[in-house]
Amino acid sequence: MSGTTAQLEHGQVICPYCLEIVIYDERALYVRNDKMQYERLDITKHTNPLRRADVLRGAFQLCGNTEGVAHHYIPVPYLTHGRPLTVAMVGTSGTGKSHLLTQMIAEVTDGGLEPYGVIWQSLNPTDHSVFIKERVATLRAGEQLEATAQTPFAEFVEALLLTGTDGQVRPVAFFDLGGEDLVRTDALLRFLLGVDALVFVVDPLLACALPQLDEAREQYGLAVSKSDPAFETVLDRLPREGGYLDVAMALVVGKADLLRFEPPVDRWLSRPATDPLDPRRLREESRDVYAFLRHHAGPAWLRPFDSTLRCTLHFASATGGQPTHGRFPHGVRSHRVLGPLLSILAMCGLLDEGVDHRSSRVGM
Ligand SMILES: Nc1nc2c(ncn2[C@@H]2O[C@H](COP(=O)(O)OP(=O)(O)OP(=O)(O)O)[C@@H](O)[C@H]2O)c(=O)[nH]1
Ligand SMILES: [Mg+2]
Ligand SMILES: [Zn+2]
Repeated sequence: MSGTTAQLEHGQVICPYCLEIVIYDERALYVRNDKMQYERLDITKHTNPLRRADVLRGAFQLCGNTEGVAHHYIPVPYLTHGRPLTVAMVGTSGTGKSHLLTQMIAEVTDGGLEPYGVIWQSLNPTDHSVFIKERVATLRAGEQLEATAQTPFAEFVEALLLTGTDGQVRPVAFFDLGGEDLVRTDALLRFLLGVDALVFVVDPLLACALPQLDEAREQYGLAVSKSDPAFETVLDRLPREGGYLDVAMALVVGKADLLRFEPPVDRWLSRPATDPLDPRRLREESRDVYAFLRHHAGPAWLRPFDSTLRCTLHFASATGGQPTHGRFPHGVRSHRVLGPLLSILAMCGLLDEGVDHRSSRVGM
């Protein structure tokens, strides 16, 4: 929990965009019309409770803070459920952030969290169906997703309401900026100071000097690099308390299909997708990823792990294979994409499986 979050009073929520405190206010509500423009909503007109609840589900509140920032609107359910959790994907352009996030959300909406006692609902039904149509359905049809465009204002791309076994609902919102935006040092990245969790995506093509990756590197015109500039910028931007960052982190070696014959990656990739969340196994996988990166990548790739007390490490593949001319002709098959999300949810108190978060840190 960040310092500001700890001081919040009942009903107060941090604006995910400008980080000012917001309180739900029925006098500042808007709805989006067919042209995606915001129009004033007079909720007092809706006296039928069922209809009123449905209208509010799709409504937004204008954030009162306009100082130096564009007008921005927060979905009402974000303000009227429990303490929100925000997650940001980090990695330079092309590391696979968007494919990984898409497959994580797809697994959740396929019911992947149900074995853990968590059920989901969309935060905003319209935005959710756009995400499913433009991202999940596209990828499942074998189309590669496009690179994320640069933006003048960082908004989350998808958000869910997750209900845990204790019946508590919490909004969980995901930011997925393009790699070029993530190296900016201006106000665009200020939202990062308020995020609860970060998913660092390591591209083995950039990190690992393994000769079997040379062909793919050549195909993309890539070279092995000492570090990821987006990791560096983001880690540098966040405030540290006592030398450590106060955020939960997952460090994911993505595109693990490219390493599928490489021990110990082969062992992890062949495990069942729905492992019970076991702290011992999280620790084992973290230790294996740590050792793998220590051996095959420069030390800076492990900087996220060294920066926080709450970090687990994972192998994952979002697509199961390489694209050919922008397509996956044999379809996409993800492997272990839910693991990093489960770990973050556990670290942030959304799963009550009793994981001792300090023990999920690798004891090196
Ligand atoms: N082999 C393999 N390729 C992948 C995987 N995930 C993504 N890719 C490929 O990696 C490239 C970049 O993926 P994106 O998800 O768009 O990367 P990004 O990090 O979102 O990039 P920006 O939006 O530009 O920051 C695409 O060519 C994908 O097909 C994977 O699991 N395995
Ligand atoms: Mg992207
Ligand atoms: Zn705001």
